[in-house]
Order: sequence, then C-alpha cells, then structure tokens
Amino acid sequence: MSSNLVIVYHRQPYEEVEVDGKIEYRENKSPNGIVPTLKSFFGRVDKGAWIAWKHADDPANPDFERVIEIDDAYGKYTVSRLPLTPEQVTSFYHVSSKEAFWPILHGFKERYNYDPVDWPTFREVNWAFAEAAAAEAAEGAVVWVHDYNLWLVPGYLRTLRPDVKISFFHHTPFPNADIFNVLPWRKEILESLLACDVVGFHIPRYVNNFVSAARSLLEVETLKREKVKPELASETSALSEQSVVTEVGFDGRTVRLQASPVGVDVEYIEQLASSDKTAAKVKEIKQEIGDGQLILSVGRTDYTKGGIEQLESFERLLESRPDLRGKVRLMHVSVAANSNMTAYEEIQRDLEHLAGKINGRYGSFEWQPIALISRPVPFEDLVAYYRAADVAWITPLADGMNLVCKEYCAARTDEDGVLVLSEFAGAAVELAAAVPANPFSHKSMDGAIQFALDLPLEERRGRMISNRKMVKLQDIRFWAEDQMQAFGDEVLPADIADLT
Ligand code: GDG
Repeated sequence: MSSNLVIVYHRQPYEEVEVDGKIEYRENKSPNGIVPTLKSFFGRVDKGAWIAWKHADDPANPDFERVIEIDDAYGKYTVSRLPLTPEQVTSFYHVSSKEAFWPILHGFKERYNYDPVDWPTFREVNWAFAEAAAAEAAEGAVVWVHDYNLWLVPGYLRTLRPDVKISFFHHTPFPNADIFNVLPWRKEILESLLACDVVGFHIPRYVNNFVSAARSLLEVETLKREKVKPELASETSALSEQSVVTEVGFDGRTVRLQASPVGVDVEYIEQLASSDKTAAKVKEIKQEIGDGQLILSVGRTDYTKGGIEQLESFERLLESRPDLRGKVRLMHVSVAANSNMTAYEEIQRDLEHLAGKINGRYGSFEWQPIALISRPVPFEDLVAYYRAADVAWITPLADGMNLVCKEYCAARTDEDGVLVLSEFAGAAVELAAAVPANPFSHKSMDGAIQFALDLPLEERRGRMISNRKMVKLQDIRFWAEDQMQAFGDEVLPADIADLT
C-alpha cells in the first residue's frame, strides 16, 4: 500500500525479452500508442504502480515474478502481473470484451456475439484486478482504470477501498441507450462506472451517450451541464455536441464526467520527423514514387477501421480516373492484433483478396497500385511515411479517437500533406480542417479522396496549419492535465497536485 498513482490496464507496460537466460524488460513495440502515454505519468509521482495480466502457464516462464520493480526513463513503479489461465484470458478478453462489448461500443449490433460469454469469469478477472489495485494503493491514492474490459473494477474497488479516488477512461466510443442496452449486464456495468469519482471519454458525444444509458436504467440526476468549447462544437460535424453533462449524482455521490481527447506526443514525433535519418528515408520513398502521389492508410486489422470500404473506394478511383493509373499508390498498413480471432482473420483475408484483385486488375510490372503491409512497421519508418505521404486516408467506420491521424499532422512540420478523415472518428471533432469523409457513402468517400489528391498547395497548407494547431494544443500532456484536474485540487495526492 505505497503507490499514490495506480494504473490498471490489462496489458503489461513493456515487452519481456530473454537475454542470456535473464529476463529483460523493453519498450513495448505493439501498435498501440497508449502505453508510453500512461507510463509518462509515473515521472510525476514518488511511486507508481501498474496492474496487468500475464499468462499463468507460459511454458517459457512458468514461475514468473508476480510483482516487479521498474526504474526506467518514465520513473519508479511496481508492476503487478495477475496470473490468468488461458481459459480466463479467452473468456474475459477475446470473448466477453472483443466479441460482445467491442461491437456494441462501436455500434455494430449485428456482430454482437452473446452466447459464448461467461459472465462469472468476467467478474472473477475484474475482481482480481480490483484486489491487486487495492493492495498497491496508498491511503487516498488515485487509481486510474482503463477501458471496457475492466468495467467492473471501479465497483469492486469502491467496496474494497472506499478511501481511494477512482478515475476510469474509455478509449472506445460509448453508444447511447438504444445500443448499449443490448448488453444484458448493462445495469451492473453502469453501477460500477458510477462508483468512480471521474469517468473520462474522448469527446462530449460519448459522455452524453453514457448519461443517456445510465438514466435509462438508474436514478441518475444531472447536476451540471456545460456548453462545449466553440472549437469542439461545429454544427456540421457528425459527432459534435453543443452542450455536455459534466456532473451527475447517483447513490448520494457526485460523479464528474470528463471529455478529454487523447493526444499524441507531438514533441517526440516532431523530433523524429526532423531527423536526418527520416529525411534520408523520405527521399528514398519519394524517389520510388517519382512524379506520382502516395496515399497512406494505417490502422489495426478490425472491421471498425473500415479497411474494406477504403480499398473498394480506391478501386472505384482507379476505375473512374484513368489518368491516375500508374501514378497514385496506396500504402495500406493493416496490422493484426495478436489475438487469433475469427472475425479478424476474416477481415485480413478479405483485405488480401481485395488488394490482390485490384493489383491484378490495374497493376503492371513497374507499378502496383496497393502495397498491403500486414506486419508492424517500426515507428521511425512510419513517421517517414507520414512525411512522404501526399494524403493520409483515415476512414474508420467508428473509432473512439484515432491517433494515427494526429500522428500524421504532428509529423508534418513542413505544413504540407492532406488529411482525409472519417466523420466517425472521435478526432474529427477536433480536426475540423481535415477533408471529411463518410465511409458509409461511396459518393462521399470517392469525392473526398479525389478532392484531396487535387488540392492546391496553398489550401493544403492552410488546412494542415489549422490541424497542427489543434494536435499541438491537445497533445498527451494536455490530456494528462485534463484527466488529473478532473479530480479537483482537494483530492489529489500532493505530488500530483503540485504539477497540475
Ligand atoms: C484505441 C481506440 C483510440 C499502427 N500501425 C503501426 C503502429 N500503429 C500505431 C499507431 C497508433 C496506434 O497504433 C493506433 O492507435 P489508434 O488510436 O489509431 O487505434 P486503436 O489501437 O484502436 O486504439 C482508439 C486509442 O485507443 C487511444 O485512446 O484513439 O479509438 O480504438 O499510435 O501509430 N505503430 C507501429 N507500427 C505499425 O505498423 N510502430
């Protein structure tokens, strides 16, 4: 019980590598920008803790240390690894979280798979996370829980440790009651979230949706509603809201609701983007492209990311614009999460099939219209592609925020490049100068990509300057401040409060 900041996130904050029979902990290379962002908080407290899970019967490491002490560039922290059996992992993560919750959170009712969910196991795993957090937290500590697969942790933790301050951040969208209430465990989940001091979401729409779901089932009182900042309340954006609920009352307690868009590490990306190594790589890429144009698309292999819809639009582009054949190339980076799930294997197969068909139909020995990349690209290389791409084409069907589009703008210190962004990515609320695209409409998708490819330099610059301003303003540090300040000064442990 000694940590004044406890982060509860299902993944470990590093990769384990065996060197000469000894385990070393290294930066996690997985395609998810959130882990380093969270670790950066440990530099701000005397002692932090991270709670994650680890396979209990990993044959390479059967008797792993449950609790390890790390002292790295991010600060001093303890990592508690909960030993979960393969059955628990499959049930809690792959089935309950990915097959039942994920589609509902993103509005895909037709993909919701209820039958295999084993609710007692979901509860059991969440209880284990709550117990581990309770064991680490100092008196009055802040416990910051992340994402929907840990939905029940706040409720359990409140029972175990009434003294701690609990914040929960949703990285996904949150749907309204019409969709959320498809989940039969809806009331239990909402009651747990309402045991928090702060519940955070990326944008005001998700906050208001959460309130609609909570009010549909529970006696929740709206205590405070505020106007949304004008730069986030465009009347034409699909995900904007004009006002947002910021405080609700439930069960005699006040719960703060916070819309804080996750940002990216602009300073770090700008540094990488301006390095000589990146410049050399960009030159190479540009030589390869010649006088053509490069369109870049990056995302995880997931039906929510809209990869199929995008490739179909690209095919229509080549069909309707013969002048672009032999000129424009699409680099489509689609990296599968390490989960062996049928839904993702199907998407991967469909992407490969479609890319192969388009390359076969339009490609030649000298020119392949699509480069489909299915393995992770090192981040430094990704930044070089961001720098070289004439257009970043980011068109998820639904996305909590989307960090790729922000990374693209952060990398463009040259103020060039066009961002085409889905209206249904949370980031669209902030990045109003992106070229908007509706991935459910052929006309909109096709029109947006053509518009972007034809955009003159002056307009490209104007849009990029505006988008970069937002990305720089609301970077990871902004998110950090915002989340911590949501507690209010009086409840923050002194060493966090000093820095906010
Ligand atoms: C969830 C929410 C929300 C991708 N390919 C490679 C690679 N990446 C990195 C990107 C970026 C990250 O992965 C993807 O972040 P996103 O935000 O786009 O998407 P999710 O993984 O779905 O994240 C999302 C986010 O949480 C944060 O709250 O924005 O809405 O779904 O950082 O750069 N990185 C490397 N190689 C790749 O090939 N190195």
